[in-house]
Amino acid sequence: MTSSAPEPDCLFCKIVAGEIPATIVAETADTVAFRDINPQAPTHVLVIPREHHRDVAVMAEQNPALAGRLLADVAAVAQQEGLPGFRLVFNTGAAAQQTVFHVHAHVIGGRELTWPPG
Ligand code: D5M
Repeated sequence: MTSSAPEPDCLFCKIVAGEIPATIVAETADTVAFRDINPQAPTHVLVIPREHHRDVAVMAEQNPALAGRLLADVAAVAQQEGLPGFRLVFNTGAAAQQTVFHVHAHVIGGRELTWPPG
C-alpha cells in the first residue's frame, strides 16, 4: 500500500507545507500551482496535489476523484494565465525524465508549441 502522507524528503511536499519558497499562482483545497523554476515556455506552471503520490499513475489508482479535481484545477490555471492553448505533461517514471517523485502536471504555453513535442 502506497502512502499519501507527506514524505519528509519530498521537495514538493515541502512546497505544499510552505517550508521552501515557490511562486504560487493558485491554491485550492486539493492543489497548489506554482511557476516552474526552469521554465520551458513563457508560461510554465506546475499543478500538484497536496497529497503525496509518486506519479500520476499512482494517484489515478489510489484517488481517482483527486485526479479529476486536479485536471479541473489545471484548466482554471490555464484560464487564469490567459492561455489560448496549452500543453499538459505528466512525466511518469525515471525513463520519461521524471525527476521529482511527487505527481505534478506541467502546464506549458505562451508560445507556439510544436508537435512532436517541442
Ligand atoms: O519535472 C520537475 C520540474 O520541477 C522541473 O521542470 C523543475 C521543477 N522544479 C524543481 N524544483 C523546483 C522548485 N523548487 N520550484 C519550482 N519548480 C521546481 P519532472 O517532470 O520531474 O522532470
